[in-house]
Amino acid sequence: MSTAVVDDVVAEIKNLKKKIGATILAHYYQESEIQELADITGDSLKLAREATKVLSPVIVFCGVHFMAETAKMLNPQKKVLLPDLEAGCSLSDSCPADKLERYQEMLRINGRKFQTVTYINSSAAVKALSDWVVTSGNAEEIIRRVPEEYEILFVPDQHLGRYLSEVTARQMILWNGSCMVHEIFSVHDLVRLKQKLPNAITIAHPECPKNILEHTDFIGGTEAMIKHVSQFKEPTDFLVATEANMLWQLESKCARHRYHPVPGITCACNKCPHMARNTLEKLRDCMLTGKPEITWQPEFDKAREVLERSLLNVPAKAVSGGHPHGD
Ligand code: CIZ
Repeated sequence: MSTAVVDDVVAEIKNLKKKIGATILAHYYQESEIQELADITGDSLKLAREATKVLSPVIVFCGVHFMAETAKMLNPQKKVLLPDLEAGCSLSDSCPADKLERYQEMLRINGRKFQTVTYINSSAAVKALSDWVVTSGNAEEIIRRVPEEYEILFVPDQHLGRYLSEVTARQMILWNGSCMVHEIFSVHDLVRLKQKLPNAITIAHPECPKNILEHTDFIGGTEAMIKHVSQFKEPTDFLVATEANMLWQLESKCARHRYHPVPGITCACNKCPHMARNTLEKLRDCMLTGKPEITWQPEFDKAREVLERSLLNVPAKAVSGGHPHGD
């Protein structure tokens, strides 16, 4: 799109926002042009919490499907729009609810006493089968709340689960899923980049495999990355192993530093193709037509309870292990 066309679409979006009473939430992995016009940007934890404070009748969620679904579950009375309904997630796809249910059943038959801790990158149906939902921002805190007598079944991200198991010293049964973006960073290229910039600090998302994390100075989710780089007062070089659009967010929050994306094995950019489905035109169109909308599904009732106690600290009735844990 030419600059003039972009300006027109942006103007249309701003008008429509007022006309329909919408608040735009955008994830840090969205293109910068979308993040720039969002009312709120954040990681999935911040966006889920901020969504509960929105006063307008419509939430337009620029992110992927599970994030918009989460916003709907926490705000049943609001209309939640997602510019492209096909914006999915490889992690979510790796853990179908029926497969998880069968696996949980098999563990129970074998006498295993466990709680299911589910990464937010999952469907509502999977959340409904879980005791807890975690994000990269609250996972350690939640895992420490799982009573010691329970094993932890962590789904769907094996890399995040392995990392959390290490930092919390909790044994975990890990699901075999992984994020298509974080899995393809090239160790070879990272090491080469480190040789080229020997004073650079490497920051990586815990969804990255162990071979990348072993070469990393700081491991954390996107909010933690922002906090970390802001502590460096002098201009510093950072090698960043997460979705490439995060660099724009880091540059806008902490412009004094230089950020270098860690290349992937197959491409240099590491952009999430699902996030990229949301475009300025689709953002405009969803506000024009009121579609695609996230509509209430039967599994949302149970998933909502799990989300509320995990992300909003709403006291729980009970979890599958039979233990109340509304502390
Ligand atoms: O939790 C999120 O929003 C994701 C997917 C990554 C991160 O660490 O922010």
